[in-house]
Amino acid sequence: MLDTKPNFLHNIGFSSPTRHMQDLPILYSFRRCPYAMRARLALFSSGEPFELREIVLRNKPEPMLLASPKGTVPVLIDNTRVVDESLDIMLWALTKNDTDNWLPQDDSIEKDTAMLWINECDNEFKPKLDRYKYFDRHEKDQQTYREESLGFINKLNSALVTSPWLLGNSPTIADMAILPFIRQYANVDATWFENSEFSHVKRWLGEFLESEIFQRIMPKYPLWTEESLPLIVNECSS
Ligand SMILES: N[C@@H](CCC(=O)N[C@@H](CS)C(=O)NCC(=O)O)C(=O)O
Repeated sequence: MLDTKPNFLHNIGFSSPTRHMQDLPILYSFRRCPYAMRARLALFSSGEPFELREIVLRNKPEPMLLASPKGTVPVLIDNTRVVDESLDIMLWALTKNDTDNWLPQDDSIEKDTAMLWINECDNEFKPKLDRYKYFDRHEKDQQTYREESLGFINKLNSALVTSPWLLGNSPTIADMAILPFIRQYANVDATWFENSEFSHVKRWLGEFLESEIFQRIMPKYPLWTEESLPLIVNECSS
């Protein structure tokens, strides 16, 4: 049985015995955003304590915009350092503490391969996913945009024939950075995806959706306001 209880609920309103709450890194996040999901995956996995501030994109809080005027989530603020690219937040968290061994060694072929996968996802696949999802804002029909995105899905499917995860027998940063986007892709037309030939991608996504770490990052968080009690994640409560 999965333990789906979000661990921060144990900690609402408690300060750390070892570290003052105002010293904790702050993550501005939006639950359904795939970039924010990959940041939360790495942060939750790392076990590093942080304050989670759930926002909505149509009403971004002033302190977030002051820290990062470009106005995208996720944003991590660690004292004076602002990290406002999701992949950098993953690296920030996993470099501190890589509990689940998601980060291949520096200068290894695996690290290069992981970064190539993520780069292709972010720079080539994501724009196609957006056109597929929001086809009515563009010129062509949805099926055409879906066909344009199939190259990446096919490539993932082929890689997943020989190993359960992109780089081998266990998940790495490559899987965790990309899967939130594949989840979004699958949900655009769930019936089509279910009936598609991409059995390895379906199995890969299914395992991710059922994983404990995915359950842990997906509870519905209350929206953050300046008056909110801090939602502390990964805090020891004893
Ligand atoms: N390159 C950024 C992209 C983040 C991004 O585009 N996030 C979207 C939400 S999924 C966003 O904040 N968009 C701004 C808006 O819609 O106002 C990253 O990796 O963190």
